Amino acid sequence: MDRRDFIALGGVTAGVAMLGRIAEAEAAPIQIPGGQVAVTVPNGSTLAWRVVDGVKVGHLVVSEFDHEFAPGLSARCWGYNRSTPGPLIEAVEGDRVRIYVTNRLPEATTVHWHGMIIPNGMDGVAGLTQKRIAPGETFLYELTLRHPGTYMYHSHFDEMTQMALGTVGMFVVHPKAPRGPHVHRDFSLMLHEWSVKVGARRPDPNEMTDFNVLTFNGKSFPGTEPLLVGKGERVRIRLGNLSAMEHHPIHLHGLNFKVTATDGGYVPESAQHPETTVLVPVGTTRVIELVPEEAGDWAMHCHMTHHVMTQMGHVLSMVGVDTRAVDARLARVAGTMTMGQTGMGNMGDMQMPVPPNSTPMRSATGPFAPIEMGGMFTLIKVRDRVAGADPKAWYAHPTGTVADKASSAAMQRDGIDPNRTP
Ligand SMILES: [Cu+2]
Repeated sequence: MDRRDFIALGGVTAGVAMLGRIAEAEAAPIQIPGGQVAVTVPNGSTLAWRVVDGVKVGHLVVSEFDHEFAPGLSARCWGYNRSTPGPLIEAVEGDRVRIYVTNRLPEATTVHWHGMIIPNGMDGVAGLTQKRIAPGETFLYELTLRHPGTYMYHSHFDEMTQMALGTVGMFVVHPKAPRGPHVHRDFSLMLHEWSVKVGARRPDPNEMTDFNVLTFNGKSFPGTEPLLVGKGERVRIRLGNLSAMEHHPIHLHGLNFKVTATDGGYVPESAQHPETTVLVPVGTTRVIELVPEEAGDWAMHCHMTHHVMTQMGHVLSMVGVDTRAVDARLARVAGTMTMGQTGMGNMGDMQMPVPPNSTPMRSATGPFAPIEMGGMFTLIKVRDRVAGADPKAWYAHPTGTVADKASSAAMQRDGIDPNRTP
């Protein structure tokens, strides 16, 4: 703000406005040394810092709010700065950070900095290393980030309840000097699981086995924002899992990758091996790096089949059941039918009304047909050029590169008899 602007605003108001602007400027994105790129958080945000005497100062407010998992399905969740996961905390090796935590929950809380090597009294374990943060109180955590890496943060009081309701987040510390080959895109995805009974307004923290809403950064497909990357670019994806009970084997189509780091540190190059699926156990981070060779819309998902279902997909399967007798009796009740006798796949094609606050069987309309996927499922959209690419657009397949119905000429040519008894 120059002097002329100051005078134009006039008096005390201008003074306040100027302070506001300074705060905004100080909350600008962090500078990451060595040409390293900032982390992209699909469906999420990054914590704003204010620099005071060379110390990065941030503020987490933990509270209850409405969170949307996917179109049509939301619940009352708990989290940081009205989001779950909370904002990505992004800093640089050697930084001194002060993180204020204000508790607006109806019960006490604390914050644990998962994986970080810090003074014991900053570790956030209620009762063991600190007092509880009572409702209405603000605590201060002050940390020097000595080790670069991919970490997490979460409540460490009444964990079963608070984490099941969403008090989780990711924490990335960039190294002072880049390590390994230059990375063009850097993403952070937190894995989580929830039990939201159809029609309920709150996740059930007592659930131990039957999770029906599985999320990347708090979103179920088709609520998940795709990862847009360029062919030949080096891409880093940081995965963290703070689910209540389950490990998630995250599988990428059309690509292979190496695990380059965990929340325990960097994996030496000699120990990195190629994979297409990485198991992310509860309470860990796994960092993978890849260079896509093939353009396209590639699926990225948990390989546990129950974790890529929609919430309504967890209704009773009737495969192989003869329902004629019950159908006859049900016919007297308007608007009812039995389903799934030949499998569940086609059920997604039906336009059936669903109960309020629930995800339908059909999750999204793909370029060829409805996509029978939900939950912990997203897309890596690999494009020849990222600049100008529309992340919402489907991949335009070159002619002759899509699997399709075999012609009888092709079957004749190759000696295929479709009527052969296998
Ligand atoms: Cu899973």
